[in-house]
Amino acid sequence: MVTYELRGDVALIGLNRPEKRNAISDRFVGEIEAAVLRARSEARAGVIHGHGKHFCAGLDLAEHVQKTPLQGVEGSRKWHDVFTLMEFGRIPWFCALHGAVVGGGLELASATHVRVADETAFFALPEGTRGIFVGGGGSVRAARLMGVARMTDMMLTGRSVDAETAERWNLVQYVVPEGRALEKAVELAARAATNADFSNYAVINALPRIQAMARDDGLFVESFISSFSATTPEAEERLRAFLEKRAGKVAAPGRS
Ligand code: 1HE
Repeated sequence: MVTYELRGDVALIGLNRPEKRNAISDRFVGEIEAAVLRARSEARAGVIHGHGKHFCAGLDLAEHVQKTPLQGVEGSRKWHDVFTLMEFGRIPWFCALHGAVVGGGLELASATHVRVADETAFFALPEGTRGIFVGGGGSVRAARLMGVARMTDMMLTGRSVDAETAERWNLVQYVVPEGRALEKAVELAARAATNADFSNYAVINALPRIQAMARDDGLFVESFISSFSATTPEAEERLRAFLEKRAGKVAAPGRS
């Protein structure tokens, strides 16, 4: 159900259950977890994408109808564990979105750090119409990205939004022509993979935590992370490389 490929320093995880629109079953979540753990051990950045016409149709509804309340809670907690492995892991995650990015599919995308959509992508949270609620971390992550008012609207009305709207709503950071999302996500991931590991770790682990802190606490913690990272041997070498004109300059937009 999951394809895995290592392209240089970038691990590509493909959701591969196109006949069911990449709907995520319990076994599927387990396979995503194994692939994420493998990527953490051998890659410096990762990309998640979907095979077939859609990124992901969310929770496997066929499996869900047979669950007891406790099994449902445990299932949701499992999604949380796996998505948290990505969100607060060691490497940054990018996702390439096309077609349906729906329900749990949007929750998975929200657990990655940078989202790239092509023009065919559409986003919806049809949980309300199915008589259920988000369970893959959406009420925390997706709500934080787009804001509670928009998420409430999506969940109450079943509204579907296109890629351009999703970008305006901060659900995605890049919109590219049809069929180009994977290529763009891999390009961005490869670029992130050249950063210092410590900086990437701090960006994905410290930045969201600082957002959850009081302002003064956040500033205080920032000083420590900043000083700690700047005194690593890798930072020293990278700073020296710039001063000795061995490292690239910052490029103006469009010229990188
Ligand atoms: C599925 C699922 C699924 C498709 N679970 N089997 N998610 C949803 O409510 C979205 C439900 N899916 C759809 O609205 C549509 O399938 C799509 C818009 C995503 C794609 O449409 P289309 O025309 O390309 O495909 P299709 O013909 O609807 O579906 C093809 C097959 O996939 C069909 O099975 P078949 O045996 O009849 O061929 C569908 O039943 C099956 N399929 N989506 C199971 N989701 C952790 S909490 C998260 C909560 C949620 O994610 S709620 C949102 C659930």
